[in-house]
Amino acid sequence: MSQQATTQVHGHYIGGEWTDDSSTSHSEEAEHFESRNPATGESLATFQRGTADDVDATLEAAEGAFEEWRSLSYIDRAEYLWDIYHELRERHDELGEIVSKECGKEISEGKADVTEAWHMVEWAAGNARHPHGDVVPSEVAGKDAYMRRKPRGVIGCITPWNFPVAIPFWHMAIALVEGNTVVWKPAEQTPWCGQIIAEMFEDAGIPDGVFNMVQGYGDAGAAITDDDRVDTVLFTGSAEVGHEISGKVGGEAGKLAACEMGGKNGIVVTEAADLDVAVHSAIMSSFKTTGQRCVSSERLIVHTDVYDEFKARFVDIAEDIAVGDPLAEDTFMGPVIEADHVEKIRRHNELAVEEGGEVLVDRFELGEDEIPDGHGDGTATAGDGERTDGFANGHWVGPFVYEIDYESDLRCLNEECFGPHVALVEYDGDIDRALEIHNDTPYGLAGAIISEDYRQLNAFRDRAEIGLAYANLPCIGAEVQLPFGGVKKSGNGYPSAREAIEAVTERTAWTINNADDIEMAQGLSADI
Ligand code: UN1
Repeated sequence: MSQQATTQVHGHYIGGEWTDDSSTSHSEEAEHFESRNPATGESLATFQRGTADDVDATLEAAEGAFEEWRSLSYIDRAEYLWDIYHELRERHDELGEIVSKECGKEISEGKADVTEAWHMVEWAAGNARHPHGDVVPSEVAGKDAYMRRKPRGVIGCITPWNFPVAIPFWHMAIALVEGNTVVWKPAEQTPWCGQIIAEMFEDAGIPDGVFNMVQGYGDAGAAITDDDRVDTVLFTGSAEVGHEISGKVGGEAGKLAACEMGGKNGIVVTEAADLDVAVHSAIMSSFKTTGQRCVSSERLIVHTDVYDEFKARFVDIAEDIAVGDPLAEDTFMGPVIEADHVEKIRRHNELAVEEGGEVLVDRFELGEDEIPDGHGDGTATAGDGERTDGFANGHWVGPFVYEIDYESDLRCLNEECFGPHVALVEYDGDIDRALEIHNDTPYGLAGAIISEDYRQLNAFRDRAEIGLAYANLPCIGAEVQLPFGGVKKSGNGYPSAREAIEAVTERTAWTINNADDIEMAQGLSADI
């Protein structure tokens, strides 16, 4: 597929076939939607919008392919993934650029997204050669006992736009190697990445129906998650949608949902912090990906002894951070994903002020001289030509930093903004006080402590109510071989990284008698 805008309409990948507007699954002319570059507003490509009929065809294909796929060996299934692993590596730079164009992340982040994808594929396919269960002791000498895994069936995967390559593989790589078939809906903001990933599965020759992709919006997603043919739903995205899915699916017998949602992540900077590390970690956590990671930090909880110095240094850098063309090497922050999101961030900034926040940096409306330079066709690189109006239609937002006195029920300290919007909260007291403030949100995804005092680090490790805890590091950048998920409102189960194995397999406790007679555990009489 060309990287330039095209009038071709791209379809869904169902049962090994690409749909087009004359496909039988479309009773009337298919509705279309476009992928747009958030830096320029230009159209990148046009896609079919999935209907309930498309989802129905997809689920039928996935169900039909399951028995044959599960009967292959782990190693044989993994071979298809190894092909994709090589393609992701070979096309790393090209795909990284496409990620940057379609979701606005600066180029090192676009490439890191692809790297994280092949890391996940490597883990899942490599895991096919690892032991897959437990040998378990028995109370009875003549018995052997094991835990064995088996695939659950059809896995419905709903993924977000902010990691349009890595997160689909978090869900799908393990699901497939474990012997499940997959029905996937990419985010409506990043269908181009979805198209490319589906082409990779096609190129790898994965058997028809094992991998299926339907493009579209929330209605197509709901048609997947609501259908009884889906055995597990894996969802990564907003808390609102995730809770709706787990509420619905949780009540259904035999069906499982593992959802990973947002956060209101905090960084604790204690009086024992190295302030270079503190400021660096906080800047990375608050502004990388323009604050649009579910692990981005929106609360900096700083001890009174170091507060003034931390604030001065943090504000200084936030004032200067380079916002601009995602493809330019010196850009730190690209645009946010869409116009509605700009408005959402505006409301969060206003709320912070209404609740008593003192504004320290307000670059929400970027000045004329801050609007990025470069060609407006989404292909610009640093210093590449004259400034044009091409970026005028981008969704630009700069850092917003405020300080506020801690109070438990402030909405601005509890509600996720998902943008470059961050509060400084001063605390006085010991690590218990810092933890009290840190834990006082409905969310519990990621967080960090910056301190040279190992007792404080250990207290944070053990008592911070989060799934991903860091010491002397930003709270972003998790690696796939660790579990990725949260507690409280941030998650139920792990749809992601290595822990997804639990959501896509059933465990069989397999017990065999090797003796001539029957002897029961728990001293139960076997006399008849
Ligand atoms: C997300 O924040 O939406 O830990 C996913 C990280 C990445 C994944 C982030 N590996 O920052």
